[in-house]
Amino acid sequence: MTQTTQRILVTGACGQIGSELIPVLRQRYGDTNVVATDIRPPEADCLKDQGPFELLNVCDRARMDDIIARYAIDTVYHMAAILSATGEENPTLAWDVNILGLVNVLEIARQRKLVRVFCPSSIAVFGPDTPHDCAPQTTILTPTTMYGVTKVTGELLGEYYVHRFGLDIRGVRYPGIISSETLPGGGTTDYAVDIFYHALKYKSYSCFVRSDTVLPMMYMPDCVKATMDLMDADFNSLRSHCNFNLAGMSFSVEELANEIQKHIPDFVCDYAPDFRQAIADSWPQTIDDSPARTQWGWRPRHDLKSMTRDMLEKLRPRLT
Ligand code: AKB
Repeated sequence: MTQTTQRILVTGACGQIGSELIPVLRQRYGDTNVVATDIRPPEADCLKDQGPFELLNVCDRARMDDIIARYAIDTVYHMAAILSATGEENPTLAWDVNILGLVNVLEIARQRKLVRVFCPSSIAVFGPDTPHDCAPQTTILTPTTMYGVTKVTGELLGEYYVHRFGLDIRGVRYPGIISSETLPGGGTTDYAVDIFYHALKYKSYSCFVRSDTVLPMMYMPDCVKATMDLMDADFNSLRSHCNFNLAGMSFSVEELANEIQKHIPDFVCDYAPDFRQAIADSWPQTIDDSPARTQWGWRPRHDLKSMTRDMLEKLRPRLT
């Protein structure tokens, strides 16, 4: 059922999170009220068939402004970003897309008095100086990747626009997101998705981080729910805005492989760590998300067991 009308623009609509967030937003707010945008045309027809789609490079402020004006947008979900591994291969691209793109969104939000903006951050804001277990929300942020540098900057910029201009900007630090619909691209946590595809197709996977690597992860239904819940929260109940820690589950690759083996007994996983190991080692293993729990009622629904079962159920008919 359609709720109070919002006119929404989503950047990075064809990406891992955007492609699953848009159907939920369209279901809630109406197909024509959600404008999907991306730098490339969508592969899934539903993204353009069920509602408006516009090509948009987020570095192009004039085009972004034109789309926002043309569709009378009042709310933006700014999902376009270059992730950690691609960011290390091309740091200036990561800076341009992640920072210029964000500044464009924030400036248009200020000039056009948009109602609300969602600007996601990531566990990549953390670095080797952050406590490795139960990393607090407010802690030392010394990331070693350009992606992390842009995400720390983005959190500070968002908070600046809240306090300096009175805008409503919100964001969470996404952990690694596991999903069955669209492959992630260019992240360090991508192994937690790749492993399912390889297990089903080839019964083997060569993982690019060590077996004992533990990182915070989240299943896509929880990720979409967290995004919607934070955007629904009463602004006055938020003491933080752009930097909410968000925990789902944490597991080692070996634990994930063992869980998959319960469903595919002849699956084997071996390990060939590459440059992404150092990135993974710089991030905490578990995080404390108590501010999200107390300020807007965040609770994850999925754990390793339920996520693995659901992923295999969804992917099996497509891959075998
Ligand atoms: C990445 O691995 O770069 C992303 C992230 C943790 O933000 N999935």
